[in-house]
Amino acid sequence: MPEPSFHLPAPGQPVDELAVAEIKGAILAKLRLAIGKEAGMATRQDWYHATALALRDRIVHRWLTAEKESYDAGRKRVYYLSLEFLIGRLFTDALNNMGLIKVFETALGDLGVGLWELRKCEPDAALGNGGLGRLAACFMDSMASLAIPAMGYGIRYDFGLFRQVIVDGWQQEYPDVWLNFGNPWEFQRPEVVYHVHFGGGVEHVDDKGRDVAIWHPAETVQAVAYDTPIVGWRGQHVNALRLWSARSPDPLKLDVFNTGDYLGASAEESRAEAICKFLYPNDESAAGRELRLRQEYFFVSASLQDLVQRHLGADGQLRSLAQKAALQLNDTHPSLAVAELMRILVDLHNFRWDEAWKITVATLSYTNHTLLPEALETWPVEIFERLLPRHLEIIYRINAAHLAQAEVRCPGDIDFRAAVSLIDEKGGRRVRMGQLAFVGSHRINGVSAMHSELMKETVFSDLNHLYAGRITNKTNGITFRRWLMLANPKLTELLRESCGDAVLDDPSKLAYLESYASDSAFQQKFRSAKHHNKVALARLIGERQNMKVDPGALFDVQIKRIHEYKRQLLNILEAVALYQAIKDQPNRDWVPRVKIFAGKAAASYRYAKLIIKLINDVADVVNNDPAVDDRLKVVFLDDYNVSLAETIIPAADLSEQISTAGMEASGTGNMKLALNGALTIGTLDGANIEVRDHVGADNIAIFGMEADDVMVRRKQGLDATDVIRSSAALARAINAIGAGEFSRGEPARFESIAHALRYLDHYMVSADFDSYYEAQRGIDARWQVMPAWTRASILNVARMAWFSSDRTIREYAEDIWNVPV
Ligand code: 26Q
Repeated sequence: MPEPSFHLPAPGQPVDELAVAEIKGAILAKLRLAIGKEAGMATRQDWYHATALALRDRIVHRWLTAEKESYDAGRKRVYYLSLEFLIGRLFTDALNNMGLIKVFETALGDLGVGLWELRKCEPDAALGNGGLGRLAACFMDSMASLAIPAMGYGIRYDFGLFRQVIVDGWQQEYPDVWLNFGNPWEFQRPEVVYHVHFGGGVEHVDDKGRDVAIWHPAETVQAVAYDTPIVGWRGQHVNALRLWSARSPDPLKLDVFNTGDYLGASAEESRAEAICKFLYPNDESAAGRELRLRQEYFFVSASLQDLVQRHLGADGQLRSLAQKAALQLNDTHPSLAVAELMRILVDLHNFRWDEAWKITVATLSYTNHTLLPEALETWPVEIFERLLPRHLEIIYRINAAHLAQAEVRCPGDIDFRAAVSLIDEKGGRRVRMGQLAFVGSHRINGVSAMHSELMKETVFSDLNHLYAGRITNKTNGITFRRWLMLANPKLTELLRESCGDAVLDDPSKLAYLESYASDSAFQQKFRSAKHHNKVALARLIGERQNMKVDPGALFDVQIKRIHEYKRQLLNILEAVALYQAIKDQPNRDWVPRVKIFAGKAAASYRYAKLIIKLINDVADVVNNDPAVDDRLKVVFLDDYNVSLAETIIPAADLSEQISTAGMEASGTGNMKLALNGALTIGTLDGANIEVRDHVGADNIAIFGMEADDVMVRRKQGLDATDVIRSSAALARAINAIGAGEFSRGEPARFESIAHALRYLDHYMVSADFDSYYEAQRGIDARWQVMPAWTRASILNVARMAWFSSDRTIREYAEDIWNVPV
């Protein structure tokens, strides 16, 4: 089969008839030979599978070529270790990067099948919670697009992040059965299998004066590889995402089996398979369950065995590992890689400790995504002892050398040593995964300028003192291929017209838009693209929520995980205050607004689930109050995921990025929304600061306390009665919520929320309320001068180039991985 040539016709240009005929033939062949059906019998699901397989064939050619080239050239490889890859759908993403959307669309059209209908047959791969997992997915796209030889390592969860269903306003969780119809993108690699061990004990023997550790594990699990090709822009390069599935090496325990005890025989199998059953739904708080630690070690061990074997195959020895491999740890979840690599080098390959340590530190680097104390991962020493006895010994030995260094730096300073120690000795001894990752890495990065500075000042200040120069910043980015080209074809078409086709390859070309920002004819087209997207979202809201919203209204969007620090509560409190103000003065010229929320709460996070209920209860009252009419609508869209984001983001006018200053490490939704022309209302937090620096202070609405103010106020106490006393609007909104005006059947339902807003305002919701309310009225005023609003919106798009994840990955490649781009 000939390889397809890259082919991306300009809008209106005809497609290559030969290519279309070839694809038609390929799809029909797949339908018959891989699915086993005639066209007349095929369901939409069958067509989707056949089409995906036809596309996959074309990607595989590039994949094999890229693999061979990078091996022959002996190039350094990047390994991205992450427990989460929040990919979403791959079908149109892969088609787009291959430049084959038009060809496939035409071919399918000739066969009487709609490509955009087929797209919906693909379930989202929701192997992540939120920002961290989506970042890993954007990075995979960028590494392939920059032709960096790379591999993503993670777990192939049987169930991804739970499906959210809203029943009577409350969140309920259901399993995410994404693999039911099979997965056409993955290749099972039955021959790529590793043994991963747990438990047992360690024997130490003396070998000519040298201590040799022999781990006698009690349990073994097999890790089987599944590879998904990730194709880069213009199909030039393809990398693999390798996800591990767990199974028992002896599934039916023959001796037990022969006794006829089938249930007992399958117990071991279940225990092994539990490891890859599901993704932990917590974000920003450590789950602390033993199964989670098993997941972490399982994927670290399989991945390291795999990459060590690959390196040995190419280089024959491990001394050169750091020259040929860079391992990026996505948060502390793969921190065990530090101890595991030491174990491989020292116990299995007889390296001297010091040399092994040099190799380890030179190979590893670690990205931190949060400063929230509740999210910093630690494990009881006792669990470690039971599950990973040899790793605990190794961690102790690393710690001994590390503490000796601390003693040299600050002689006699016990507090300093306690602060940097890998073991937390307060309240039961625990292994600190952040410290472990830090000490074992040559570079540690934060994900926005502010976050990286705060890392140095707060959580890692002592380690930064000891290992000066290791902390660096790598501000997050997003892939424009998915979040602009695919999600917003109308805007993309306009950008191609105005900035030239080169904008597809080089986002800096977006700057050409600046000269059109005030051009009324261009503004008209720009607004019409936005309107088109808003009509599509309004239709979706109609279908899913059975609710009518006006696409002419201002679409105000807050879409992210539900978390106190992200302050969905501040947003809904403003909705309540606005509702009350509208009822007071129904005849003022209110700007019609649709407040759109979407996001999941961790299943165990009760307060976050109560916030969802409050949003839905407020929506119920506001949306059904004839006095409000169309001036305010509140919508909570259920089951937020990547695909839903792709519909909401292009339709947004206003982007809510309103976290308590100092608490959002970066944020990436802020970037996606600004890139699609939404204005940001936000605090000076995370990457919002850099967004402001790029788009200009005039084109963003900043409000609220800054991180320093937050720290000062927190020291003074969390009581908010002072600010409530001076703000009639705030007092009234809180009273309404507390008194049950939105929960008539159960007036006490939101008392806890009202109480927190008054006396325990940890997240500064009350403290920031007035400033936020005023900023929102400023937004109303701007909306009323449409040319000025549109200009600001265009300038947002024009100035977002820097937030491409290609830029981020280039920085990682140059400063951390030392691989050429
Ligand atoms: C840890 C231990 C046990 C179980 C679960 C976890 C866990 C899982 C996921 C802890 C944290 C997460 C996810 C964190 C996350 O998404 N952080 C976000 O990362 C983004 C990418 O850098 C940033 O933009 C966001 O600011 C940050 O909140």
